[in-house]
Amino acid sequence: MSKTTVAAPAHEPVAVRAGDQADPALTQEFTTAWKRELSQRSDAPSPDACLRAAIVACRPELADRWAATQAADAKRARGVRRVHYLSMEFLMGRALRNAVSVMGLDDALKAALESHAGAASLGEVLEQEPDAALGNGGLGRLAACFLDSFATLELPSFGYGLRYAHGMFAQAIQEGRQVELPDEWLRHGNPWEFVRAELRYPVGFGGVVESSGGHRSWKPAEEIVAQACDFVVPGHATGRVSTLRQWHAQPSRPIDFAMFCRGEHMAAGQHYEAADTLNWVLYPDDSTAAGRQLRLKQEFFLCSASLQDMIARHLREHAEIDTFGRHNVVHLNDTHPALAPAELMRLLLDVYSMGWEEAWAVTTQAVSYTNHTLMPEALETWPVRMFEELLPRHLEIIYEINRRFLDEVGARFPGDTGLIARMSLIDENGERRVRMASLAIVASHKVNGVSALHSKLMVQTIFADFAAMWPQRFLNITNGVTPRRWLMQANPELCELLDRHIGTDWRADLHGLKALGAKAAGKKIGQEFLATKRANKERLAERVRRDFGVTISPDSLFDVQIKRIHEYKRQLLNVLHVVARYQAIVANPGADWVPRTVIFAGKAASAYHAAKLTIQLIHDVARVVNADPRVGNKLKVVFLPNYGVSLAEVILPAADLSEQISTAGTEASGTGNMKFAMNGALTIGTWDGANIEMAEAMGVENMFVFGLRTDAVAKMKSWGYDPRLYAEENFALQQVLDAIGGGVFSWGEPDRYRSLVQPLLHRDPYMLLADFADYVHAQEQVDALYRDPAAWAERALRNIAGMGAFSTDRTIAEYIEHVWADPKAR
Ligand code: 26V
Repeated sequence: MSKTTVAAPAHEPVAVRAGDQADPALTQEFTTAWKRELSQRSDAPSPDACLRAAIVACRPELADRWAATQAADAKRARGVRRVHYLSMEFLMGRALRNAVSVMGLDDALKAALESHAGAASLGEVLEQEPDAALGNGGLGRLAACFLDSFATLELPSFGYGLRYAHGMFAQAIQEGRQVELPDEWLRHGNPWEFVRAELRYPVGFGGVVESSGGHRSWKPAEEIVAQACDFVVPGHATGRVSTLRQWHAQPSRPIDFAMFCRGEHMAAGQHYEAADTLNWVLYPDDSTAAGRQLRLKQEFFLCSASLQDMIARHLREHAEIDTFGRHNVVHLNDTHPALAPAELMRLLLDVYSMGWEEAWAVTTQAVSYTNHTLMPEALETWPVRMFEELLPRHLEIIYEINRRFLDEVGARFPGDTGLIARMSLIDENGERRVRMASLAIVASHKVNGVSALHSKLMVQTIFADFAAMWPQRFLNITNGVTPRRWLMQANPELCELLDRHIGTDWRADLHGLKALGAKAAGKKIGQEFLATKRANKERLAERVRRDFGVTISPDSLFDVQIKRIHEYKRQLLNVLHVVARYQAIVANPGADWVPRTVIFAGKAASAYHAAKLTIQLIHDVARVVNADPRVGNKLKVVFLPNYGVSLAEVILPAADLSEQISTAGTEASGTGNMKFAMNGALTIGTWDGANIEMAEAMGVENMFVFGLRTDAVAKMKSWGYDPRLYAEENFALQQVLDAIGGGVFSWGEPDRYRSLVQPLLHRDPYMLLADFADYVHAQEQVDALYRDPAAWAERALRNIAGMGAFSTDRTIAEYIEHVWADPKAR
């Protein structure tokens, strides 16, 4: 993989150590630091102490690499265009294993641990680290994978996010129901972070806009300071790093001492609380844009602090503001940071006294936007009233952007008042609201979707008017995942197998996996693959036994659906199949059943009733099925609580079957689908999101594809879809619905699942009933293939061989070429 910078600057080589292999000097430094950390102890150090020691021992090297990276970029600043990836979410997971592997310190760490009699094992130490779960799901994890590729591709870049005190809530299960507990990942501090004491920016809220001599200026009523905390992400096979700069909100002034002395303790520190609430918590609902004021404040805080930081760096390197757009990319990860263009305009107009046209040219030169969902309920809009209160100057600017934009629309499509109303940045239906996606599109020179299908639907549906106006602005860039974390670190046994059979080139460029295609039919490699899968299944079974007290058998087919719980992802369709299978086994226990373990994991937004009820249903079905002596080992159902990055790292290598069963047209891309296939699981999936491109890359005959496609979904909906017809003509389906709806799994409360089942018969917006029969049929094909281990192994290897394009290295290379290159230099 070639190393890339955006604007092809005169490329100064970055004089830092190459990574990923043991460096004797570094090993020595590490060992010394480790000893210093643990020197005061005579007894065996606890796993926690070992973890801290390991992190502290890694820090100096990370700090050196960070400084070398910044120095190299500053030196070539005249030519460089830096990417700034703004995201409210970075779902990082753990960091130690990645750092140790990048720096080639695995052996040194093992040796250091072994030098303490009775110290914890490497595995135990790694498991001590809390996940940095500062994201909801796919969008946040994608941002984390991007940082890994930024560093590895040597892209001059910063990720910008917020330092939430509480990330994604911890999920506990009580009597089959989800209970949300606060995530306390910072309980013992964060030994990874580098606080940049010198980087502090004031961020305003509220107040008034003043005018003098035609110059507008905002006088905020409240000011909160943004303090930079850096999280350093080292790249692979390079000494470079990327930086995740997280903003921590702090009060802008000390407590009111006089007030405090008068005994008014709470009032004296009120502004501390105002700052701290911004840091509190990641919004955990990724299904509805609830429009809470605190969320809007968080979003603005991210945008304002990040832009001030970028401008300060730009002026340090270039001395003039006019070239900001040439040297800076401001990328919006969904609309959550869509206030950035408004804030950039404010800074350019009011602080740097630029004229409107020039400021707008600079802004659109810098800004680009990725859309991650077509779901109308997740598209952000904010009440104008909230803007008036919190961001009065930004509202003025948005109105002016809108006025000029609608003039352009009117000139291009004269007389179309309906069009003007649809395209306006302000939604005038009911309470007036600012449409954040429209703002993001108008302010961007490029807008992309995240899979071929999603990008196509994006321009045909939600953004059709904008695409008609600016067809060149829209493009597709299909998602990826970092193969470092999701293959090399999660599944070292499989990687060794790959090395043995196709050499190691695939490690630097994942396209190299293609070489596996020619070998996939081999008997020996097939057996080795199955042995590796078996070992990973045993490891998962052991973990499930240890952590959740549940026994699962590695002899069964591991059928896995792990992701946020959402109606459109159709965990309920999976449950319908499980119940159908259960009933079929009970009816015919002597048949030649392929033993299956159906594994679920995922969190539901706390106010999302249907999703929470689905979790409860999975538990109820599991309880009944797992206890039924007629079923025995033929079918087991388990729900693994508190799904997150670290749990996924253990589940994925052990999966045989990956469930990617969203209604066609609803899953923008999916990235779990890619992680599964890379780890040699076969996919049962709909023609949706990136499943399609995966099927095309590996050969569609190597995926279990089922269900209606988007055109059929649309047609059936327009003709009037009647789900009851499907139940009437399918006896098995009827029995499943009767059992769930009639209380077979909820004794004592027969109506418990009525609200899940009834809507299926009436509206069924995600068309579970229409897809049920084909899904069951595809599951039968899964069984048939699994009975032939050699054939199964060959298919799995063909899946892996097809995954070369699904690395974020490829994704980022495409962003660099098609989105982040300077639009004025094209
Ligand atoms: C929506 C909202 C609504 C406002 C409140 C906070 C919040 C937070 C998250 C979201 C969800 C954004 C959409 C999303 O996560 N999309 C997922 O993005 C993945 C990466 O592109 C993609 O693979 C998934 O298919 C897509 O669902």
